[in-house]
Amino acid sequence: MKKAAYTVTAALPYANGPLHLGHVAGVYLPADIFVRFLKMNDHEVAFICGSDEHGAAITLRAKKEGITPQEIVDKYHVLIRDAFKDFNINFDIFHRTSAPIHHETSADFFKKLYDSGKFIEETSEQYYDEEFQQFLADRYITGQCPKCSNPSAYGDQCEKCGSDLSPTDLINPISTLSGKSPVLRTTSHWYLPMDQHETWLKEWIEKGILDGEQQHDPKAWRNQVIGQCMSWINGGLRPRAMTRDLDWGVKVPLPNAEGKVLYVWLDAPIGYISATKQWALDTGKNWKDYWCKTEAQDRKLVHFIGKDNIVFHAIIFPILLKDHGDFILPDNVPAYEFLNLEGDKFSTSRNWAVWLHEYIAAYPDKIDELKYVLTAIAPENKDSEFTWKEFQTRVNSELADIYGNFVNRTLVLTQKYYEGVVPAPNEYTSTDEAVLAELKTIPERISKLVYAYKLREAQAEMMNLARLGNKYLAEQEPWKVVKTDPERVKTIMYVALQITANLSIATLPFLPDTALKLQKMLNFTANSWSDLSNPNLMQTGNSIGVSEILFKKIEDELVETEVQKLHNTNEVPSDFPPIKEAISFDDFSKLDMRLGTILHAEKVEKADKLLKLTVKTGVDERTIVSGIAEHYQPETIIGKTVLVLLNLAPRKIRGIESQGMILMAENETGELCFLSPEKAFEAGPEVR
Ligand code: B3M
Ligand code: ZN
Repeated sequence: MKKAAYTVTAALPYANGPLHLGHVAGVYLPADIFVRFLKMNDHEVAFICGSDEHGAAITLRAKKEGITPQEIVDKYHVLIRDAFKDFNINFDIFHRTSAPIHHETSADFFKKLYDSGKFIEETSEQYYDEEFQQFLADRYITGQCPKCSNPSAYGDQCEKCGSDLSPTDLINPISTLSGKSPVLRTTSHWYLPMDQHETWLKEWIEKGILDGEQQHDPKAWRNQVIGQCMSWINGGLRPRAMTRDLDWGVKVPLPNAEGKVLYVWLDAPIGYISATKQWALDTGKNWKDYWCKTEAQDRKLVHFIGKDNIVFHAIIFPILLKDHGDFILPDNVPAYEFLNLEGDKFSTSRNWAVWLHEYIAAYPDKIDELKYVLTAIAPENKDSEFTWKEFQTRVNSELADIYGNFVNRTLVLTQKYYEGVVPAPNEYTSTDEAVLAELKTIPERISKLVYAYKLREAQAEMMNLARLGNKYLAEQEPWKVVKTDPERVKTIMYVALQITANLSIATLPFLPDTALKLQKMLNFTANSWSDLSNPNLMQTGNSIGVSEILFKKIEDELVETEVQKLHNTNEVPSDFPPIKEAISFDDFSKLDMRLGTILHAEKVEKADKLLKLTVKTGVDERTIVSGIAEHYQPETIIGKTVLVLLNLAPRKIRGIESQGMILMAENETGELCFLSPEKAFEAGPEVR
């Protein structure tokens, strides 16, 4: 019987920073394991991912680093793409939403819904930052969550309680651009009337029924996904703006929509479709076979995501897909809880993270070790924790001492007793029969668990295969029996070799590098799950290859180094620019910095950002032009003692000769502050 076809997507990572282990454990690694297993079981699968390159998170980072959003996404798209490749996460395509095909696909998608009257156009009061002259939505605005009082909820979502929010829901909202309280201004947007979809959504989520048909099995969905969706639906869905007043994103394809783009959570999931289109173009396939009801009616669409993305993948995107009318809806949305790190949450701003690309650079020969541990602790149904100590313990006492030890003993003894040739077995004992009978049950147990998205338990079953072999050899003690009954040892080693060959196949979805290494050592190739039903995978008379240690033990020093690295406070939080290259003391001593007092200040004609200052320096009075007009009114800074760089070469700014520079500090939201003395120092003292 033809196996079900799948389209499997993994949440598109924002291209505004590197991936950390939490992302890997809670989306990408499980998705990769699931797809590898499906492909081994003759399912036709498309595995789709790519960079999510729009949204406030990216434009905010661009502002902080003083570069364009395109430069930000170009940098991180490559970093993330290469990290996935080096970590052997095997997407069929890793695309990107800044690509023209995506803009075209999502604009067409929006236009179809607009033309069929699925949106409501509404003019309303929205928060606006007067300093940055920008409307505020999503991550541009933060404030107290009205539901859980989280003080730093965003304009579209509270990451703490998961609530979907609008900026006007926030208590004491603050612009993340200027750090100031925003004002309300009128603007118009196109809203998705989610409230009108509650009835069918409720039936689809709770019973798996769509348009009167059983579309999926709700019992196969994770409880926390159904629970979160039902609490939203029962709490009353609200119309949600599907456009934004931004200049970075997919332009709204309507004549009266200048300066407006699609809401990032409208365009990003459509990124799965545009990525599939690109992949189909690259590989001569028909993209509709993977997404459209007419061609993909029986295909299973599965979205691997983190729990903070549930509302977008199990409520908003399904509404959009159904409104569009051409598309299938997800068969399952396996959402993961959060992975924590060494007793704290992963945090980009505090640099409390293990970055995937850094791990790969430091430990290129330990890819499968990390895969194994992340799957073993994956936050499938509740938050879980990564510690370097547990990483060491699991690698050493599970991979090395059980899996590696069993394989090594089997291969070394086969080399030693039979010069690497698979021996002919004699009659099986009841123990041999029992072990081989147990061996036959494991593949089915793994299959059931993988199809149920229980990959932690599935990997544990794979490890039970290694435990079975390890225990068998330890109990049969061929190294002792060989002295008295060499014929018996031939049977023991033959059985051990069959277990090892089975183990190499069952390992393929979880630890692909290890599995291929092991099959090379066995001089044996098999990559279909059905091969596991063959009782004699290793044929008598065949020669095995050279054995090597599969898993080197993790030393205490590695754990200490990595934990120290995390606690090393001089790691600059990544919200600030990286440290510039080192200079010599001589370079530093060339700077002549002193305290100066501002005697006079005035705006510079036709220059919004500039003030012309008269500064008393202790050695003279001089004119300095400073770019602080947007941050300070002239009259408020007269008399202030500030830090001045005196020996900066004079330069003409808007026709005024500026002799020096006032030194200021700028925080991550672009706010400035003077560096004034903590006691009443007058103008003149040198700073060094
Ligand atoms: N870029 C990832 C996140 O929310 C978000 C996923 C998009 S999937 C279409 O962290
Ligand atoms: Zn909240």
